[in-house]
Amino acid sequence: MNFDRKKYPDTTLRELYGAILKPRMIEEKMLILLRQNKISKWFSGIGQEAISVGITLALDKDEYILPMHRNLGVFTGRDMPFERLFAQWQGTMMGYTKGRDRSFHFGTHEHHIVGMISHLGPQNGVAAGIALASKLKSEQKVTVVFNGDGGTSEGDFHEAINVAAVWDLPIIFIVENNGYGLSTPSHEQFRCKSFADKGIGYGIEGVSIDGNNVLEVFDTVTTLVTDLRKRPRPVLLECRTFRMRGHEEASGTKYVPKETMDDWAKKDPIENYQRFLLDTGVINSQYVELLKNKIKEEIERGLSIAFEETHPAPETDSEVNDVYAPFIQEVVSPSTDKKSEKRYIDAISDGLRQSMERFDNLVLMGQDIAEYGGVFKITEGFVKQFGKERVRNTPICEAAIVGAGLGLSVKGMKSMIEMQFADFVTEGFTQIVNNLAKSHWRWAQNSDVVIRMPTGAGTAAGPFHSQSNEAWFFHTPGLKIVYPSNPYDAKGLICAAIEDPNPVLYFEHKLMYRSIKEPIPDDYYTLEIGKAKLVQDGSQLCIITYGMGVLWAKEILDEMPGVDAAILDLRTLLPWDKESVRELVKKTSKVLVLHEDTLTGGVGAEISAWINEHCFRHLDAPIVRVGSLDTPIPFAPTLEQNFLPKIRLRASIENLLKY
Ligand SMILES: Cc1ncc(C[n+]2csc(CCOP(=O)(O)OP(=O)(O)O)c2C)c(N)n1
Repeated sequence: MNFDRKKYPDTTLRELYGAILKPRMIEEKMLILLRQNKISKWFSGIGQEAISVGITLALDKDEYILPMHRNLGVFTGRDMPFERLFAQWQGTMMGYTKGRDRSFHFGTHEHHIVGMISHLGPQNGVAAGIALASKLKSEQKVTVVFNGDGGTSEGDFHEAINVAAVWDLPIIFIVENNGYGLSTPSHEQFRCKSFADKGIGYGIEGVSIDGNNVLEVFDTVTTLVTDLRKRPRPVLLECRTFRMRGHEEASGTKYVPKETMDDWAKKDPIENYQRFLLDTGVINSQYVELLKNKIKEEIERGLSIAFEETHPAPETDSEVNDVYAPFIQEVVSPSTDKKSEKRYIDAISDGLRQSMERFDNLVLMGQDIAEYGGVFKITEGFVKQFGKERVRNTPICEAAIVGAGLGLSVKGMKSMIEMQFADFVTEGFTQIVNNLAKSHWRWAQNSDVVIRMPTGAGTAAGPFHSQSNEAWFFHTPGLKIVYPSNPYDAKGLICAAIEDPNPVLYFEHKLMYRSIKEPIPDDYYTLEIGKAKLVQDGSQLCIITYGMGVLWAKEILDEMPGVDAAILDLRTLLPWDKESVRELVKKTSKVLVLHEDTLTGGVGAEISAWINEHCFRHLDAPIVRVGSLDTPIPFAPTLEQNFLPKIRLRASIENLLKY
């Protein structure tokens, strides 16, 4: 192994040596503890330490790093107290996740680290958001995100690099190429010879280096970051290396040929570097011994503190309360009585524009939302007023953009992401349900992101431009879901959603965009998230509904003048207004739950179950659910109308009344 010290002073070379010893010595200790059954699992980075260490030491301490499961050197390189790190692995309160997540799955602002979730890939989109925030704030900081070679096949990786390339984001995308993804060798994972070659495809620079040579890693990254801080752009950096142990300890390395193992053993990053330092007189054997003893003591001390603590005593309230970032909404009333007639679409646009005026840390992102104004024209004219930095056309990559929303939150910014159609949210599903929804509960990082979801059928747009998919998210703790059914609510709820520091899915029905209008306040105002509205009072039965269901219920009941029925518009689906439901059930004793979404497993199923459990004694009849047919949404208008529940609503009301 060839070490070129260039102009680096002895102090730097020694600092790198001390830093590379730490992860190795911690790991060696962990492997002993694992055999003694004192820890539960271990993902080894032995053989790969030069990468984490060289990179971390080349960065400023306040530059964000997004490491993976083999990057212990990032954590020790940022001087994280050992006892907290060990406590994190043990799942105790002294760790970083209150015992809620394991191993390296945590972030800390103190150390400017955003740890991975188990899913390979999403960290890249988050890195894009952090780098975007740094760039918008002119911080001249670089963000570094790690990937394994296997993980680069994930779409998230491609999407994030593409976004970073188009937006010139200062990110180094690291690929630790260690020859295997779990047990599967590289030739069964990808065809490229070198990851540096992939840079060409993205229109960015690609560099490939010896990842076992800590000096080469440190020097390459030092040079790169110096340049990227001045001239922001992404770089793809491949670090060639080898994982000397199994994917995790239980899985072993039987699939690796012995010669390969022997070859790489000769390239051990620590032994070789130590030999170089000894040979050149930068350190001597006494220095080595003293340093190792010091680190050993530090490890033992950390362990003795961490191991004193046992697993947390469960407190259900605190588990549940941490799902959302704390926020006490102060409902804002309009400051004047001035009103103008607005269509549903104008109301959303109005709320968005006033939110942009109110929050200068709010960024809008979406496909075609800039000069073009979005496919529904909701952001028309916004670029002129707010500029392209805050009203951003995105490449067609929902996952990276939703991830970027979380990255912006990490840097204290707000974002609104427009899905071109709610249907396409599937592409960003992992980011929403696994990253945005869980990050506050896991490590107290809120996701200050609103995702707008143009939804619903009735436009003869077929199975992929018409879906009501709120139930996919309704089941996910950590998300909020709002769904206005009129222009007044549309404006008040979009403003409220943007104020709320939690991730909010804002469903807007496409059919309502230009078909309904009413006078609404000109001023900025918000409505309470989580509060239903009694649209019409009645005593014979109640219809609990939301979105298009509200309009259908009104229309059908208008055609049934003899029926005295109440309509409750939920407006927020998560968390939904149980008290208003309870009151209305008490009063009417007969309940029909209506929604446009398909019936099975819909929001109505949960509401019915809850009423059954909590209000049974007030019921005079079984709860009736009315939803769309359990099929995909058909294109032909005749079939579509047959699919939707409206045609079955009148008969359902009549049957319920007869019961
Ligand atoms: C999206 C996703 N699919 C599958 C897995 C399961 N898994 C965990 S690690 C791993 C192999 C990763 O290989 P690589 O990215 O090369 O990293 P290495 O383990 O070699 O460091 C797999 C398949 C996962 N965590 N996430």
